[in-house]
Amino acid sequence: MIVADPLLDQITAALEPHGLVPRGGFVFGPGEAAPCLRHDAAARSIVLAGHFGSSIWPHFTRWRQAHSGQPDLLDAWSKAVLTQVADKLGGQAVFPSDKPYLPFQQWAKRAESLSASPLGLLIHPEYGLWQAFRGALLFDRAIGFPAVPLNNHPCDSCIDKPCLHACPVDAFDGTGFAVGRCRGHLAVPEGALCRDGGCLARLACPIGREHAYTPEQQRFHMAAFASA
Ligand code: B12
Repeated sequence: MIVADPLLDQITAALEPHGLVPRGGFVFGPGEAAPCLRHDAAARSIVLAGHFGSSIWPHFTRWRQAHSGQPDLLDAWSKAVLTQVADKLGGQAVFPSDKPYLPFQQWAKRAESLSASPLGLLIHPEYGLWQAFRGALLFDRAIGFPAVPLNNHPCDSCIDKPCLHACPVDAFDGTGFAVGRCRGHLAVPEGALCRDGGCLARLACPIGREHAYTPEQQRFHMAAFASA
């Protein structure tokens, strides 16, 4: 039996004041592509950091009142918070917005019980589509992680797949995302419902609806996506 590493409790405690949680992690295998740490050595372990539902929102909202002129505010907040946590715990932070893009979704599928939904977003058995990653913490030693519980893919038993029928411009066909069509709709008056209330395809998913982001957070993400 693997005993959970005490570092995981320290990470939990350091993330909690920001509405963030550790979203599992794993040890990179020998010879596996792992991001480099500052001194060019490959990372040994990774812990993903993110949120379920709108847990970050009050914390981010307070922070952004003091940082309003900056672009990409949520990325900036994530970097400010997670860099500080990593420094405190002897790790190094990396971010989903860093280029070249790091394989966050592949990492997440190893770290937690997540599966790819027909929308391309990963789906969680309890929180559905209402969760995301704000960064990951890399460490130079092997951390002992609890086993990832095995769960059935929530979309396998979803016969009607309402997510694939809710988009007003059919941006999802289960194999890809027509980004231009979605953005085009968000730019015209007919797109007001999506702009103001959130992505209708994401909202149509029956899993974890009670964890849907607050209307203000949904508007923020839609505006960020529309202007990216
Ligand atoms: C570029 C990008 C986009 C682009 C293009 C996305 C695409 N589908 O090609 C645009 C701007 C369109 C976009 C939009 C959104 N994105 Co985006 N995006 C990214 C980003 C920054 C890089 C993706 C990438 O190229 N990774 C590099 C490759 C090597 O990593 P990867 O793990 O192998 O990822 C690929 C595969 O996993 C694959 N994939 C995984 N599952 C499935 C399932 C299907 C059916 C398909 C086709 C593909 C697919 O898609 C990834 C890209 O190729 C990631 C963060 C990151 N670093 O990964 C976020 C990320 C994927 N996005 C995210 C989100 C939340 C969104 C939005 C909902 C944001 C919003 N404003 O509401 C929208 C809608 C997304 C949608 N329905 O597809 C989250 C997803 C969280 C989750 N629960 O899975 C991520 C992880 C960022 C985060 N901070 O958590 N995104």
